[in-house]
Amino acid sequence: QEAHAAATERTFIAIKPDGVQRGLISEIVSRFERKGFKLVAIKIVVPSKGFAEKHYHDLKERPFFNGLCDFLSSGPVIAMVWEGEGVIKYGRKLIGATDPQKSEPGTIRGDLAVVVGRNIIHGSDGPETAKDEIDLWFKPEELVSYTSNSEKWLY
Ligand code: RTP
Repeated sequence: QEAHAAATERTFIAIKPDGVQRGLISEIVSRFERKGFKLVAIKIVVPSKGFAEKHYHDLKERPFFNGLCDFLSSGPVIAMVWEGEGVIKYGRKLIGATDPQKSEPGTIRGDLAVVVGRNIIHGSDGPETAKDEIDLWFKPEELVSYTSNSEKWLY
Protein backbone atom coordinates (compact mmCIF):
# COMPACT_ATOMS: atom_id res chain seq x y z
CA GLN A 1 0.00 0.00 0.00
CA GLU A 2 1.13 3.50 -0.78
CA ALA A 3 2.05 5.61 2.23
CA HIS A 4 -0.28 8.58 2.54
CA ALA A 5 1.49 11.92 2.10
CA ALA A 6 -0.58 13.53 4.84
CA ALA A 7 0.63 10.83 7.23
CA THR A 8 3.76 12.92 7.68
CA GLU A 9 1.82 15.63 9.54
CA ARG A 10 3.44 16.28 12.91
CA THR A 11 2.41 17.86 16.19
CA PHE A 12 4.11 18.79 19.42
CA ILE A 13 2.70 17.17 22.56
CA ALA A 14 4.00 17.78 26.09
CA ILE A 15 3.10 16.04 29.34
CA LYS A 16 3.25 18.85 31.86
CA PRO A 17 4.90 18.49 35.31
CA ASP A 18 1.61 17.43 36.97
CA GLY A 19 1.13 14.57 34.48
CA VAL A 20 4.70 13.37 35.04
CA GLN A 21 4.43 13.59 38.85
CA ARG A 22 1.12 11.74 38.81
CA GLY A 23 2.61 8.81 36.89
CA LEU A 24 0.52 9.37 33.76
CA ILE A 25 3.28 9.20 31.13
CA SER A 26 2.54 5.69 29.90
CA GLU A 27 -1.24 6.25 30.05
CA ILE A 28 -0.95 9.32 27.81
CA VAL A 29 1.62 7.84 25.43
CA SER A 30 -0.49 4.72 25.02
CA ARG A 31 -3.57 6.69 23.95
CA PHE A 32 -1.69 8.29 21.07
CA GLU A 33 0.05 5.04 20.23
CA ARG A 34 -3.08 2.87 20.18
CA LYS A 35 -4.89 5.39 17.99
CA GLY A 36 -2.26 4.76 15.33
CA PHE A 37 -0.10 7.84 15.64
CA LYS A 38 3.66 7.42 15.47
CA LEU A 39 6.14 8.73 18.03
CA VAL A 40 9.04 10.38 16.20
CA ALA A 41 10.70 12.27 19.08
CA ILE A 42 10.60 12.08 22.88
CA LYS A 43 12.66 13.42 25.77
CA ILE A 44 12.35 14.41 29.41
CA VAL A 45 13.40 17.97 30.27
CA VAL A 46 13.01 20.55 33.01
CA PRO A 47 12.35 23.74 31.04
CA SER A 48 13.74 27.01 32.42
CA LYS A 49 11.28 29.79 33.20
CA GLY A 50 12.57 31.69 30.15
CA PHE A 51 11.97 28.66 27.96
CA ALA A 52 8.43 28.30 29.31
CA GLU A 53 7.83 31.98 28.50
CA LYS A 54 8.96 31.34 24.93
CA HIS A 55 6.68 28.34 24.64
CA TYR A 56 3.68 30.33 25.91
CA HIS A 57 4.62 33.68 24.27
CA ASP A 58 1.12 33.98 22.73
CA LEU A 59 -0.37 34.15 26.23
CA LYS A 60 1.91 36.81 27.70
CA GLU A 61 -0.90 39.35 28.15
CA ARG A 62 -3.05 36.87 30.08
CA PRO A 63 -3.30 37.20 33.88
CA PHE A 64 -2.29 33.56 34.42
CA PHE A 65 0.84 33.81 32.22
CA ASN A 66 3.37 34.09 35.04
CA GLY A 67 1.86 31.28 37.11
CA LEU A 68 1.58 29.11 34.02
CA CYS A 69 5.27 29.59 33.18
CA ASP A 70 6.29 28.95 36.80
CA PHE A 71 4.27 25.76 36.67
CA LEU A 72 5.65 24.49 33.34
CA SER A 73 9.19 25.07 34.58
CA SER A 74 8.57 23.51 38.01
CA GLY A 75 9.67 19.98 37.11
CA PRO A 76 10.19 17.39 34.41
CA VAL A 77 8.15 17.63 31.23
CA ILE A 78 7.85 14.93 28.56
CA ALA A 79 8.29 16.61 25.19
CA MET A 80 7.15 14.60 22.18
CA VAL A 81 6.53 14.81 18.47
CA TRP A 82 3.74 12.62 17.10
CA GLU A 83 3.17 11.97 13.42
CA GLY A 84 0.16 10.79 11.45
CA GLU A 85 -2.72 11.80 9.26
CA GLY A 86 -4.70 14.55 10.97
CA VAL A 87 -2.58 14.30 14.13
CA ILE A 88 -2.71 18.03 14.95
CA LYS A 89 -6.49 18.28 15.11
CA TYR A 90 -7.17 14.75 16.31
CA GLY A 91 -4.46 15.05 18.95
CA ARG A 92 -6.41 18.01 20.40
CA LYS A 93 -9.50 15.81 20.36
CA LEU A 94 -7.73 13.06 22.29
CA ILE A 95 -6.58 15.72 24.77
CA GLY A 96 -10.01 17.32 25.28
CA ALA A 97 -11.11 20.86 26.12
CA THR A 98 -8.62 23.17 27.87
CA ASP A 99 -10.70 23.23 31.07
CA PRO A 100 -11.00 19.66 32.39
CA GLN A 101 -14.41 20.59 33.84
CA LYS A 102 -15.55 20.93 30.24
CA SER A 103 -13.58 18.09 28.62
CA GLU A 104 -15.64 15.08 27.65
CA PRO A 105 -15.16 11.76 29.43
CA GLY A 106 -12.98 9.61 27.21
CA THR A 107 -10.54 12.44 26.59
CA ILE A 108 -7.21 12.66 28.41
CA ARG A 109 -8.19 15.76 30.40
CA GLY A 110 -11.77 14.55 30.85
CA ASP A 111 -10.62 11.28 32.34
CA LEU A 112 -7.53 12.38 34.21
CA ALA A 113 -7.65 16.04 35.27
CA VAL A 114 -9.87 18.39 37.29
CA VAL A 115 -8.77 22.02 36.97
CA VAL A 116 -7.51 24.21 34.10
CA GLY A 117 -4.26 25.16 35.82
CA ARG A 118 -3.35 21.47 36.18
CA ASN A 119 -4.56 20.00 32.91
CA ILE A 120 -1.57 17.61 32.49
CA ILE A 121 -0.93 17.91 28.77
CA HIS A 122 -0.28 20.38 25.97
CA GLY A 123 -0.88 19.93 22.25
CA SER A 124 -0.19 22.30 19.35
CA ASP A 125 -3.35 24.03 18.14
CA GLY A 126 -2.55 24.31 14.41
CA PRO A 127 0.03 23.65 11.69
CA GLU A 128 1.99 26.85 12.35
CA THR A 129 2.20 26.45 16.10
CA ALA A 130 3.06 22.78 15.62
CA LYS A 131 6.03 23.75 13.46
CA ASP A 132 7.14 26.54 15.82
CA GLU A 133 6.83 24.36 18.91
CA ILE A 134 8.68 21.40 17.35
CA ASP A 135 11.46 23.81 16.35
CA LEU A 136 11.55 25.33 19.85
CA TRP A 137 11.72 22.03 21.74
CA PHE A 138 13.74 19.82 19.38
CA LYS A 139 16.82 19.92 17.22
CA PRO A 140 16.19 18.44 13.75
CA GLU A 141 18.43 15.44 14.51
CA GLU A 142 16.27 14.52 17.50
CA LEU A 143 13.40 13.65 15.16
CA VAL A 144 13.45 10.13 13.74
CA SER A 145 11.90 9.12 10.44
CA TYR A 146 10.97 5.47 10.19
CA THR A 147 8.30 3.19 8.81
CA SER A 148 6.39 1.23 11.40
CA ASN A 149 5.01 -2.17 10.47
CA SER A 150 1.45 -1.16 11.27
CA GLU A 151 1.41 1.65 8.69
CA LYS A 152 0.35 -0.56 5.81
CA TRP A 153 -2.74 -1.51 7.83
CA LEU A 154 -3.44 2.01 9.04
CA TYR A 155 -3.23 3.79 5.69
P1 RTP B 1 -2.40 23.96 25.74
O1 RTP B 1 -1.84 25.06 24.87
O2 RTP B 1 -1.66 23.75 27.03
O3 RTP B 1 -2.70 22.69 25.01
O4 RTP B 1 -3.80 24.47 26.19
P2 RTP B 1 -4.91 25.08 25.28
O5 RTP B 1 -4.40 25.45 23.94
O6 RTP B 1 -6.02 24.11 25.39
O7 RTP B 1 -5.23 26.40 26.09
P3 RTP B 1 -4.61 27.87 26.03
O8 RTP B 1 -5.76 28.81 26.04
O9 RTP B 1 -3.57 28.00 24.98
O10 RTP B 1 -3.94 27.94 27.45
C1 RTP B 1 -2.71 27.34 27.67
C2 RTP B 1 -2.66 26.78 29.05
O11 RTP B 1 -2.80 27.83 30.00
C3 RTP B 1 -3.41 27.32 31.15
N1 RTP B 1 -4.57 28.15 31.48
N2 RTP B 1 -4.81 28.56 32.69
N3 RTP B 1 -7.67 30.55 33.60
C4 RTP B 1 -6.53 29.90 33.79
O12 RTP B 1 -6.00 29.82 34.87
C5 RTP B 1 -5.93 29.27 32.64
N4 RTP B 1 -6.37 29.31 31.39
C6 RTP B 1 -5.49 28.58 30.65
C7 RTP B 1 -3.83 25.90 30.89
O13 RTP B 1 -2.85 25.04 31.44
C8 RTP B 1 -3.80 25.81 29.38
O14 RTP B 1 -3.55 24.50 28.95
